[in-house]
Amino acid sequence: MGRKFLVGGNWKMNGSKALVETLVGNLNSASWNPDQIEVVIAPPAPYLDLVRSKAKKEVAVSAQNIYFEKKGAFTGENSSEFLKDLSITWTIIGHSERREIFKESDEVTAKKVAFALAEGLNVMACVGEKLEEREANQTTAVVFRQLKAIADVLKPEDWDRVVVAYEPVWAIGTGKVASPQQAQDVHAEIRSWLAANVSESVAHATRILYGGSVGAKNSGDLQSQEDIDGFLIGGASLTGDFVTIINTRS
Ligand code: G2H
Repeated sequence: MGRKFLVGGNWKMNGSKALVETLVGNLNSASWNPDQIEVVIAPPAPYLDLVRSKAKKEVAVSAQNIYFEKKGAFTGENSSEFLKDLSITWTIIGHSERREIFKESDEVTAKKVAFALAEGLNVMACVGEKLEEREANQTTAVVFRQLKAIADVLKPEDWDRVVVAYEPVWAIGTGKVASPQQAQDVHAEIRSWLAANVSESVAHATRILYGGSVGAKNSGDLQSQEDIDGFLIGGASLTGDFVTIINTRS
């Protein structure tokens, strides 16, 4: 079976009750074939419950991050227990903003991925190189290092609930989208790495999303690439472009 295309929306630290009404309203009025497209939106934690209660069932809801303990004295953190209580089935982990701004290491990221999976959640695990790393021809070295940290803590069956999001840091929120070929090249490298270091079947089945300034204007060319199995969309997920991108794929 082919890999089901996944369109994810990462709202980051943006939103309001009014914006939830608008964005969820847009999605509830849209239609797509759920056998072919999976839609997952990640609002800020305080709006997870509201979004889950308003969105139709074809829309899965994701946290943007979780901690690797269930509860306790961890002020400000999100627990898998909260997510399960609210019927939230996904979490993003290891977004470059977590890695860069909040100094989350490969090891912390991997620990969170393993914990989220053990808690029954699905995970969008993010990897991606910075501009200076790309310019120093370090793209695959960086991405493979990030992937290895995650792969080292997973069991083969865990990969059924992991989606890899390749997000080159230089393309995030900058308007500098990777060209379809640049993205395809790294996606193909990631798939080869999975084949060599995890298994052929995991490499074949794992969805690899592209993220970084995806919008309605560039999603068509990107999605036609063989190893691009979906998108993780930031800025454009806060606009009508999000439904346009889903429709472009439908
Ligand atoms: C990459 C992406 C969403 P944007 O961070 O994860 O954001 O589409 O705004 O570049």
